[in-house]
Amino acid sequence: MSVKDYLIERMAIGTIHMTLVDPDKQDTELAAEVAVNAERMGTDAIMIGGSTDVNQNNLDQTAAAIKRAVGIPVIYFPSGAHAISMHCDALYFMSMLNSRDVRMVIREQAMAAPVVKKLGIEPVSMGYILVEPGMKVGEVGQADLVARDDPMSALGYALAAEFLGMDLVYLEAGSGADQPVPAEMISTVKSVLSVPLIVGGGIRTPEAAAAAKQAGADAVVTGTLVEKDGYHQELESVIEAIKS
Ligand code: 1GP
Repeated sequence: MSVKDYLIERMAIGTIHMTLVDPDKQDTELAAEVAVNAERMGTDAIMIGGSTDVNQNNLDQTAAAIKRAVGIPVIYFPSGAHAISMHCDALYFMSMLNSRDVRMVIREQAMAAPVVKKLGIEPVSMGYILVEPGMKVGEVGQADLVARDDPMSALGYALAAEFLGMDLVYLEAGSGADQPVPAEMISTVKSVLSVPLIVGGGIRTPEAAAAAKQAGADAVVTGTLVEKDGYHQELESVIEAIKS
């Protein structure tokens, strides 16, 4: 089964959880350990990526170690064409729709596409929409951030992604955001969108995860949560809130 079909099948049953691992934040052994723990707790896929400091070397090593350790899909969450790993099952072939930089909208993708084709990695298309505060990814991506009180702008970008034929839409507040994407924005987008909606950035508590789910998120992504020691209980409670 393709990774896209796997995700769509799971999301049709209920909200899923994906664990984001940044290859720059720990050694490969620890990255694999985090992935194994997350899988055991019920996460549905491992995403690998980071806004800065991901290179071919740390990506390949992390992806290979995680791939060896888990049975769930390993999906690359790229920040550009500079690093692509054949050790991932798929990659989000994504466009930052509200970037002012054409490189983030389509040029990096045009550079990456022949490599993706050659390596035979499954591309899963995704419209990526940056919401305030946007954090590092909003900054390096030169995003015209969607204001937190402007759900209609998010709706416009999301629907445009669907009409352009993208498989998924991702509302991103940015890794480490002090506040996640507002529930009202999630529900506004969800009310018109026919493709699955992924939400991430700043979700660290079961309450925040449950709020995203209640508002209509088909998938919730957490990353920073697993970067601190003793993350086990928090990750478990976040996954439980999403699955219950
Ligand atoms: C970042 O949305 C993800 O792309 C995860 O964000 O690190 O804040 O969980 P956090």
